[in-house]
Amino acid sequence: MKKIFFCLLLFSFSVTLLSQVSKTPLPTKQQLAWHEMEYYFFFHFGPNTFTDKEWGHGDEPEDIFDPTDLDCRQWVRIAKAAGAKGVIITAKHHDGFCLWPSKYSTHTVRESKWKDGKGDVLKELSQACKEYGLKFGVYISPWDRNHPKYGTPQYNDVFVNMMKEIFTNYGPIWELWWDGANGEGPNGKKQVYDWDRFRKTVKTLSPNTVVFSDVGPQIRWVGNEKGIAGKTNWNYLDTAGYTAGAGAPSTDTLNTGNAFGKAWIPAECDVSIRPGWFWHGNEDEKVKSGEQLFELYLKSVGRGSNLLLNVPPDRRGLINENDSVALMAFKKLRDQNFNNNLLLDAKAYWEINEDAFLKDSISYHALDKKGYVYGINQQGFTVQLAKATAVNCIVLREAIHLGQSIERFKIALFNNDQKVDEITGTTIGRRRILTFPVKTITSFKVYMIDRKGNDNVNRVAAYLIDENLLEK
Ligand code: FUL
Repeated sequence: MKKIFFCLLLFSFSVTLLSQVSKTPLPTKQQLAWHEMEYYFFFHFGPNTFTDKEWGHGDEPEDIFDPTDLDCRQWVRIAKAAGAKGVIITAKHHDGFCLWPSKYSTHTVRESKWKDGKGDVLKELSQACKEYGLKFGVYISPWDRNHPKYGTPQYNDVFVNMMKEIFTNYGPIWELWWDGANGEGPNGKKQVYDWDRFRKTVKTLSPNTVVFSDVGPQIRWVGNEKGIAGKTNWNYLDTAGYTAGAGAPSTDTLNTGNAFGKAWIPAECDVSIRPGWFWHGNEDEKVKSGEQLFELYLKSVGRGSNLLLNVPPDRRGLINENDSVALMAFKKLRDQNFNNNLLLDAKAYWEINEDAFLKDSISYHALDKKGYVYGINQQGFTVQLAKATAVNCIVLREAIHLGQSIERFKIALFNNDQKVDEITGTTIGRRRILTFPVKTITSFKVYMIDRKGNDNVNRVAAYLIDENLLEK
């Protein structure tokens, strides 16, 4: 009898455990691929480029749009040389102007003077991306200040039809961006967006596309336009009762996510290389420097997010020289500072807990050439360096295909038996880059203090980066 009771208990315990595990939201394969994209370009381009506005009114004459030397291959060449893995273009910003000859609008490149109305920016850019092997993404603003149907149910048909054109003629579309902004004001037009239908359209016509909006469904806004993710950054979000735009969760919540959120919706950090999103001649001297971009990289990618960096083409239809110089400097800084993982000759040992470091009783694991640590479900590990080494940056990664689990961690740095520093942090996620004043160390111990399930840290690296680049 006792045995049966015990078996039943064990059974119900396993079922509870299993159901808990299966409730953990996990990324889809498209989201996992998105996480690996890490850094890519945004192109804000359209009538605003020619009128010096940030938000066009939608009544700009189409002839305004007339780039003299448009060359999308130059944009993509620069993106590639800068190490970006994809691009997203404002196919239709709030002014409603379509950079492709849409059948569902009369405010498009077709109505402009550019190439006698025969031009198509989406075609040129999507082809350039194919040629250079970069992913192609599209921003299409739900808010439309030009379209006569905006504010009526028929506008939802227009929006759906435009998406269909984009998928059919320019696909594959890797990421689709639904901007939540709306400046209509209290007396403006009110559109009831059919988000459900929009989502279904994408799912049916382009199932591999990841959709960004304030609340996903696949990617969320990070809650600011500075390119900065929360130091605590969960890939989970609760969306029940929320919508994109005015109905979104608070920007603080978007910034950090929800620790126990019901869906995997990671944050994307959008920011412009210039003060504005569109090109303005008087901002040519205000381009962020390579160092400033590196700082943003630490605060976005280094906090488990992706960096969507806006590089707006100018009136020629080219990326300005100043932007290009800054982008190459940024690339060089990443290459120079992250090309030498100091742990390649190091060894790792699993540990039980802070007080009992049972090195001898547990199996020994070497790190592989990339710094992968083998094994999961441990509370901590020690990394023993081959020799005393100066270090000011440690990078941790979780195996996010298994979810995100670490809530709080600590890294103790040692020079032989002497503790020389201690670094604490909250979430890790896809990648956490920690910088600190340089220390000479022979080993360090990583402790997972709080975690929601199994530990997932599967990769670790250490670097000595230029001290001017330490996170401020
Ligand atoms: C915002 C827009 O209003 C800006 O113009 C820009 O496109 C930015 C990326 O998103 O919501």
